[in-house]
Amino acid sequence: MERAPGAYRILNSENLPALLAGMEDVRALLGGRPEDWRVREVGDGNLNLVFIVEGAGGSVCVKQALPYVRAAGPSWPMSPQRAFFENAYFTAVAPHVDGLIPRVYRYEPLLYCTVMERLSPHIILRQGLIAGRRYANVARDIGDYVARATFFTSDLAWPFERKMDGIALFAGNKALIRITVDLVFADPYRQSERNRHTSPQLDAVVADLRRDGPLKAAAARFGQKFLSDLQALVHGDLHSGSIMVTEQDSRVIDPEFACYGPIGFDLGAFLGNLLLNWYSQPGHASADDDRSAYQRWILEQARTFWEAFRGRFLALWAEHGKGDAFPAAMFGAGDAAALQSARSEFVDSLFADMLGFGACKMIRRIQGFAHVIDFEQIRDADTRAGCEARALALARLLLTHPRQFRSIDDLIDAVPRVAAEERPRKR
Ligand code: SR1
Ligand code: MG
Repeated sequence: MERAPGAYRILNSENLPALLAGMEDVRALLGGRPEDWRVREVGDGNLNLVFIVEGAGGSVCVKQALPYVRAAGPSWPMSPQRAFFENAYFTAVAPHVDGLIPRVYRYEPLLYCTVMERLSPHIILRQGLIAGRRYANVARDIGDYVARATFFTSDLAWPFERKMDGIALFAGNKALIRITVDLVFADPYRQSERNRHTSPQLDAVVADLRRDGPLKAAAARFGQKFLSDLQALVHGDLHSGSIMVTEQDSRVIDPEFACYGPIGFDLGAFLGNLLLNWYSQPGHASADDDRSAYQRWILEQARTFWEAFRGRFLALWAEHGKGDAFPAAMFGAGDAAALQSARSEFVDSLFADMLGFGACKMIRRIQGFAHVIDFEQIRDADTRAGCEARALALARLLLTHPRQFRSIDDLIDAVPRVAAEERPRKR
């Protein structure tokens, strides 16, 4: 984590080839002469620079953390150390998530930059969902991924000392934890210069939500849980923009928000963003396709995701439950039913967390700082506001009436019902 003064410089298409040429393995992978390498900056996220470098023999992706929030500019400084934590997360989960993350070739600590596998012909899942494309494996892959990455960093798998070391390491990712605390759990519920929403169409809906005490208390409870329920190492930003896909392959990218936290935080990020996409679909409909069949497919993915997670997590627990939580030696043959029911209860608690965190993630993307292109690409503001209002209505229900949602079926039934009930409001 040491940083020599002055070593950091912002990479660009002029200085990047020389850097990569000095990395023997990367140079060999790219092939040809460095002066012939083609460099493109392709980053479209909120924080970093991302380059694709192509040579005669291959290509790589280079990601560099800027010392500020890219989406805001230098007026919002931010430590580039997040690149260190992204790399530490990949290192921690790699043994458990076989093939579901990109290969990392190099991490350059002084430049806070990572040289990694260029995923091609993959695209960002969010873009595929907006285009109405179907990916047969992604929901199962990501459910499986979250189960593996979190189980094997939890007290269920290892002696607690190992998790404590992880907590100590990732506790250093304070700058990004601060972003989540503010942008996910606080700002959307209060006046903040960073917030925006589709205005004036959503003014009344947003004002009403910000006056809803029970809703704010529920969101604040999830905010507290995020900070205090250190169940496992979580990705910290597992939305559909942090997943790259082909029809067969799925990869999780961008774990710079990694920290120890509740497992439901990652589950909720994926689920909440699927639901945002569901509500955005009328804005992407065409004369040939009203997208209703695609919406049904999205809800099937929500089910597949949850069931894949649940099945894998319980299977891992049964096979690898050697940690300090629920010590295997405590439970004899006669306790099988009690253990089984304790495990089910725990997984049920993760389901409830997934819905609560998912709802928080939905709200922050509609009335907070960072929005999603699922809605932003809907040009007509009235249409966009209608989609957003329906998504907000579901999120409110999830937070204020959690007991209505005992199973994934309850959720799947509620999504279209809430959309039908939420009538456009008069201005
Ligand atoms: C200032 S960063 C805004 C958001 O972008 C990332 O994707 C995270 O979700 C973060 O909250
Ligand atoms: Mg990101």
